[in-house]
Amino acid sequence: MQVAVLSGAGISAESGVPTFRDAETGLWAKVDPYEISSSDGWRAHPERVWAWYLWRHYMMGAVQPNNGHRAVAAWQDYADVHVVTQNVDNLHERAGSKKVYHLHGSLFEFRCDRCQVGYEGELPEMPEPVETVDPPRCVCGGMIRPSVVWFGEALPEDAWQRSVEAVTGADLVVVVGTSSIVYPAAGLPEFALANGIPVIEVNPERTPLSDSATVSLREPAAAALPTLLQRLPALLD
Ligand code: BV8
Ligand code: ZN
Repeated sequence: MQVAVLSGAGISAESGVPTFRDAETGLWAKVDPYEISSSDGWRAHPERVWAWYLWRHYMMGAVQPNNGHRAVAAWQDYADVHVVTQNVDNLHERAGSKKVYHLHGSLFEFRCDRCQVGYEGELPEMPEPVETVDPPRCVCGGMIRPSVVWFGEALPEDAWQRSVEAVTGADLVVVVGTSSIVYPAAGLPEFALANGIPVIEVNPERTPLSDSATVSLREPAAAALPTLLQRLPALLD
């Protein structure tokens, strides 16, 4: 059986990672996530964008995968599981998932915004969030940026292709922890449904996908995912 899992920030919420659209606490409460994770935002004030990503990168060292990530990794013993994630964290990999495609890039890769060369340099520690940090400079004079996909930027070709194949060949698509409003990622479950592939949504809140999903479970990921495969016959009969 081939399973495609489409995950969003909600699967990392129970690890203590704020979701993208949660009212951010503290310093970032007044920041518009659309503005700070867009190429316009980077051009306008790179030092604020860099500080935000540096803080998120630093915070990832202090959190652990939760039972939701671990359940998805455990499914690999029963099925060919492909994880298509919008998350830029590495919690799926740390839980043991082998096939993980990052549609929106990663907090753990950096590159020059001019010559695109990868940046392997040291990152400053950041125990407390601060409003601005000047991004490091490349030898070519360009600024170092996180290798994440900002609004208005194209998704990585390879991750997109693998994700489309994972969904096209899936016997089941599980959509967990995403508000299903960011495209083209949000188009993948719609594509599955149009091709008669069952889609199960796991989200404590309703989303634009909830009415069209085959099943929509109003449950948090860490509670629903560990028993989801056993529940399939009853859910899909
Ligand atoms: C593109 C960066 C074209 C990394 C992100 C109009 C104007 C301008 C643009 C557009 C437009 N209409 C459409 C677009 C395109 C745009 C888009 O879709 N905009 C939306 C907002 C309408 N898309 C793009 O720009 C994409 N690029 O189209 O390029 C192109 C083509 C060729 C050449 C050039 C250009 C790029 C999209 C990627 C943007 N980057 N992030 C980062 O910093 O993270 S997107 C951002 O939102 C995050 O990556 C995040 O992953 C993503 C989706 O959010 P979610 O993961 O769903 O998180 P969210 O907080 O929203 O929801 C959490 C959910 O979890 C909630 O539903 C909650 O109920 C649930 N939850 C909470 N707790 C739990 C839980 N679920 C389960 N268990 C729990 N415990
Ligand atoms: Zn450069």
